[in-house]
Amino acid sequence: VDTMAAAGGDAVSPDGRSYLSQPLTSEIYTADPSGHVFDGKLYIYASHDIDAGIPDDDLGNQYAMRDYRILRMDRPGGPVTVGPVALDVKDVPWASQQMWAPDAAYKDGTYYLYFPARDKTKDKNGVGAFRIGVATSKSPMGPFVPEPNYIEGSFSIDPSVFTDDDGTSYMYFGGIWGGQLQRWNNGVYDPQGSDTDLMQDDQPAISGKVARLSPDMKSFAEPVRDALIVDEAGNPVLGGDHDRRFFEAAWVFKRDGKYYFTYSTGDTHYLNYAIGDSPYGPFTYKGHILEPVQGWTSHHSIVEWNGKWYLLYHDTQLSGKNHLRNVKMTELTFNPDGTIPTISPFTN
Ligand code: FUB
Repeated sequence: VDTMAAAGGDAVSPDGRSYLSQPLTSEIYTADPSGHVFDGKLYIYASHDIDAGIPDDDLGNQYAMRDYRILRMDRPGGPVTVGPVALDVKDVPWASQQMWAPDAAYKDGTYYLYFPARDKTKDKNGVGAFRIGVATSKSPMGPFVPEPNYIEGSFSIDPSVFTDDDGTSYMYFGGIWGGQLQRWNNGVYDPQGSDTDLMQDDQPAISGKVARLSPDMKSFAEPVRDALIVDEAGNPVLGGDHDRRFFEAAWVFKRDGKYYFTYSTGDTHYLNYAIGDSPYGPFTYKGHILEPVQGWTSHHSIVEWNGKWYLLYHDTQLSGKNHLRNVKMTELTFNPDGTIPTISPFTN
């Protein structure tokens, strides 16, 4: 059975377009897929969407996920195994709710699961500040045992870990609006701060963040830095430039010696990329990777597997609801100059 073509859902979107690819699983709702090849198999560390009956709002309260389950695919296009619960919020001492987009890494016989969640403080909306935690396992499918506290100095959402050729790992993270990045200034959190962005459209946009990880993979080795996105003239992309500015879902990969910083534009629903010569950037904006999918959020990863590159992404084909998403996969190609042809999630 070709799972990528057979998992179900309507073949045509509500507005009559045919989907480029089909959900990888219809067993559970999944989103925010972070793909990693371990021992030749593809493991997908995804959010596990549930319906908690909470109406949509700009804080993302409707994304009330409580645990993680890991997907595994043994060959491209093959069947997808959905693992058991790998980590539950009730077992994370510092976390209260919202187990959002995770990622994973491997080092020296241990697998590391990185995940954001709201802590147990209360802001003006009565919810906690997002922090980033880490949990470990000897198996890529888990179960994972969380550290008792979040990573010191971490904040906001959407951690992703990139390991460079020399073995050094970097965490990229952050998200504005419900991800609260706009409330952090020099490491200080304002629980009364804006629910959206800085509201300074003519100023440089808020940057995604990057920090080198310590050799133990459980702490930051240095102060958090900005992963700056600039235009072709070297000027920072501005806050009002919603088609290009960073919103959330940072994912970095390296190809031909170049660092690709990829991300979601949130309210304009693009996946974008920018290229730099260092894992810290600056990254020069290049274009869209994926046009808007069905559903509000767009979140992805890009992984090389058996000599081909794949885009893992999500949409709402199975449910038609923003908070009940399904992960998908499609091949991604490169032009000879390293740029990426834009993908449409529909074929018509
Ligand atoms: O899944 C919850 C949030 O939605 C993620 O953290 C964001 O990237 C967006 O996909």
